Amino acid sequence: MQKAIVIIPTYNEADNLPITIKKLAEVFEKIKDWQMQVLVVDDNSPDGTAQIVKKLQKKYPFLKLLLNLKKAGLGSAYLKGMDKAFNQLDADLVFEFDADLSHDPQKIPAMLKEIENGSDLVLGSRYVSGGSIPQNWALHRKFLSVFGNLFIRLVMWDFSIKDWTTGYRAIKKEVYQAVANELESERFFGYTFQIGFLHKTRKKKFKISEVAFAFKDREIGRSKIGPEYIKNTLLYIMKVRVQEILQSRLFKFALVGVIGALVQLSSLKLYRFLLPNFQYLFFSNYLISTILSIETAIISNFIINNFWTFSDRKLKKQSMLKKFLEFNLASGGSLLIQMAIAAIGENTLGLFGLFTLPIIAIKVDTGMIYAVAGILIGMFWNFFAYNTFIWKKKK
Ligand SMILES: Nc1nc2c(ncn2[C@@H]2O[C@H](COP(=O)(O)OP(=O)(O)O)[C@@H](O)[C@H]2O)c(=O)[nH]1
Ligand SMILES: [Mg+2]
Repeated sequence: MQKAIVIIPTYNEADNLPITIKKLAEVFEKIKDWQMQVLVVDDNSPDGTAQIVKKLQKKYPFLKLLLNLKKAGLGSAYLKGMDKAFNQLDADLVFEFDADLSHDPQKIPAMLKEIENGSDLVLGSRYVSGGSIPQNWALHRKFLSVFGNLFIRLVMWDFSIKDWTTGYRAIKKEVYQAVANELESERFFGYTFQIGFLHKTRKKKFKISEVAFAFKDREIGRSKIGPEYIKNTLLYIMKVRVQEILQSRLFKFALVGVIGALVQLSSLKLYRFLLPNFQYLFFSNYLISTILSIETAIISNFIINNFWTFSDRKLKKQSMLKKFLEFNLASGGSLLIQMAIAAIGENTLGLFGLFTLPIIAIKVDTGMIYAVAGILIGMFWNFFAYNTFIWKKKK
């Protein structure tokens, strides 16, 4: 039989714990397919929570205690608890669960079902249909919770998860093993632990699902989540996303494009200076310099893309020349796209002035709009061509 351990981090929860453990025991009675245990991770609470646990252990054999000598925060308590649950107590699954009865223990069987049906991590969720936050919460708390979650979804650009900050979760051993190392190297407070854990789980492509529950306000004791949690959460998600964007292929590609434009402009200047002035038919110093500078930019883009943007798909020496010719074709394609859009724009909508930008006094006309559209669509084509023809995904 598989074993699931409900981890309860506690700090001053002496009055809540007896009720919470009793309610959990009632739910465990009904669970036949899993061996259920509880692991309380107490940070040496001054109110004697640990003594209460020791007393309760006489009545409830499924109850375990992990005592930390000093208060080190929720994330640290969970990491220590999970380490013990998976590595010493032989758990296959853990639950994250609050001591204050905010998390409805009656939902545990439904969350186990989700695991049995193939999920790797199950969220007890307040923001899927059927879930809720307390009616009696003050307006600012409701606002913070609802918009906080919306904001996280937006920044993470991930709308499949509805409750990023929930502290009610079921987590399989495989997930813990895949993300715990990375988490231990970061300092986590409250919600950042939860968001960070979930974010890493998602990046590793584990299956995540949500089970609705009604979050109940704690009746005894005080919440330990203060304003510093909000600040840390904001800093954390911003940091994670900025790093992700900077490391993303699309960002590198765009930056290489900007570098290419600079290379083209500066090498144009250089070639015009180096070449003698001449005019033969329509060949001139300017035309030849322009062609050379375009090719210079193409070469530098090809090299930087190969060693940076697509460094994970670096080309082999023997295919380099063929790929370089294809790269030239792709670049020619985006040039054609730009010219086509300019021609179509001029012949359909036409060329006319739109407005003048204040301060810098640049007149914007439709010609500039066609150029910008051409460059963007041309870039889109380039990115597509690089990905599918030149730096193909390795199988
Ligand atoms: N071990 C440990 N538990 C903590 C710490 N901070 C909070 N907790 C526990 O984590 C759970 C959730 O905390 P709570 O204050 O209710 O947060 P809220 O529900 O978001 O307001 C409760 O069981 C707390 O006792 C901590 O620093 N160490
Ligand atoms: Mg609480």
